[in-house]
Amino acid sequence: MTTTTWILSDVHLRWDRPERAERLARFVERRDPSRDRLVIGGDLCDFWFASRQSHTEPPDQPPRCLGLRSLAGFVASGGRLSLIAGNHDQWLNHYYQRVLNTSFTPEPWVETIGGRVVHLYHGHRIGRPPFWKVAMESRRFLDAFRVLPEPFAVGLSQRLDRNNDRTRLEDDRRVLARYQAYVQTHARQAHLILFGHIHTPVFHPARDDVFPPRPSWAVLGGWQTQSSWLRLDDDPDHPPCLVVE
Ligand SMILES: [Mn+2]
Repeated sequence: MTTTTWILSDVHLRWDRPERAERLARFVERRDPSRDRLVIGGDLCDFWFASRQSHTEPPDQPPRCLGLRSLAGFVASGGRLSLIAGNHDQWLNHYYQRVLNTSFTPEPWVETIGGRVVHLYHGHRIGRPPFWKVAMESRRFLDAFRVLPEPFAVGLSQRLDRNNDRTRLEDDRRVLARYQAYVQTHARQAHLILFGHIHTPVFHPARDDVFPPRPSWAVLGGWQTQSSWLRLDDDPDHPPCLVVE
């Protein structure tokens, strides 16, 4: 029987954004645990969830988030799920072990599918991120953020979002340039290189009119306002397909 691998990233689940969980649950419900395989390239959950929501759940209950419940159901029905850590959810390994029965796979996730060598990175460690972003990804920051009173945390988060929105185009351009350079230096190691972390999905087909020939590469895209995933079939005649909905 052939299998299909579905790769997605940056769903950024949190209780106060339930529409992301609903879209993820609809996507997961359409998958067949006996022949589909799911791979998530990091930031399945948002830092807000990691810091303020995950630890308040009773440990003997199913997860409160519908998206996580759908993934737990997929795994419980025998579906194969692989997760790599993103900068937002890197501290949630124990939580994912408990609710999804799944631990992080080391980065990059590497598989040969339909004769193609595929590498998947979250992407935040490619190149050199600014020091303040690295500090914000520390365990200490997460723990400090957890004990902030709600209105203060909301205010801080809104300020961060506004700041990110203002600099997003510029930031994404910088990260894309780092990804592109990375693809060029790893051209001989993979046929398809996938990244998450930035939120606009894009697929670049392979090129053999350059030297060295460039493999295909893609940014999987975030689920903040839309859904996106890459479909990979075992059949070498089926090219990889990036779907945005
Ligand atoms: Mn990220």
